Amino acid sequence: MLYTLTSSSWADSFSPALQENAIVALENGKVIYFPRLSFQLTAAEKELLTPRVLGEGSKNISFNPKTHKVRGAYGDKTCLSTLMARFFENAQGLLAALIPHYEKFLITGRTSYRPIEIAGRKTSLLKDDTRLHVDAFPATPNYGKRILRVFTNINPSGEARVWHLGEPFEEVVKKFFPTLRKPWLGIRELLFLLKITKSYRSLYDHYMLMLHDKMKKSDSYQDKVNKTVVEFPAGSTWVVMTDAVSHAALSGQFLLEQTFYLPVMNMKNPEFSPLKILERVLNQKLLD
Ligand SMILES: O=C(O)CCC(=O)C(=O)O
Ligand SMILES: [Fe+2]
Repeated sequence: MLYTLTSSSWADSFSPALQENAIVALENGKVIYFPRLSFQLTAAEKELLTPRVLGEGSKNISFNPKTHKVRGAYGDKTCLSTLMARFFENAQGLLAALIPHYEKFLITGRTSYRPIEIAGRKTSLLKDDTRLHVDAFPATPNYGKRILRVFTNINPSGEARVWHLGEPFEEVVKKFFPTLRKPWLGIRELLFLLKITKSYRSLYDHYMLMLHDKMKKSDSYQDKVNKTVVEFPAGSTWVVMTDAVSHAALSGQFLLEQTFYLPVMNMKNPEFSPLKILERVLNQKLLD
């Protein structure tokens, strides 16, 4: 489940053999795990290690690396913006060195800072990331692009981030296949018209969201499915394609996360993408 690397610097280089192993592991649904790769904060930045930095009603802080706009924060955003920009650059540099095959094609998504303890947090079922799920976003259709995320646990008091890892994507799809329904006629046009989705929801996005929702809603699935507890200690980093890897975050506080998107055709082996797997199981094209 984990492919472990011993780097302790964001600027490390990797041999071609290691790069090859890493891309194969990642595309096969493994988590690339760096137990010794921490993200250092300055004294001023350490002041941000409190939920008080959150704006009213926010659960995390998001940062756009292209515009440097910070959202969800309370008070001065300068220090947050510096920290998050640096995390983005580190994450980007790490991926460029580890998986040069993707470098030209990665699309930059948001950076997020999560200062709330997740154990016991109250949320709606569908937003409850303590339940196993694959990532799919209701408002932002992504047309099959892979979701590649870099996580670093920056907890200052040594608290691990504890995850569950579930079964392989293909098993998830096969299990829910009998319950997957096609979208109601006209619903996707309506969602777009009402600006509930930022663009027209593709069939791919429809089925991914359905999987995400059905997984989270089913108590019996959550109880019975094979899963493994994985602890990511404070000061560790991990890289994972969260659209295909069934995961849940059970506990932990203070996390940085960087999202990237990768077009399916730029994978080393596109057959391992959720798009191709869904198309095979449903026996239908999903992006038309
Ligand atoms: O906050 C976390 O540890 C992970 C939450 C999650 O499900 C995600 O980022 O996709
Ligand atoms: Fe997730």
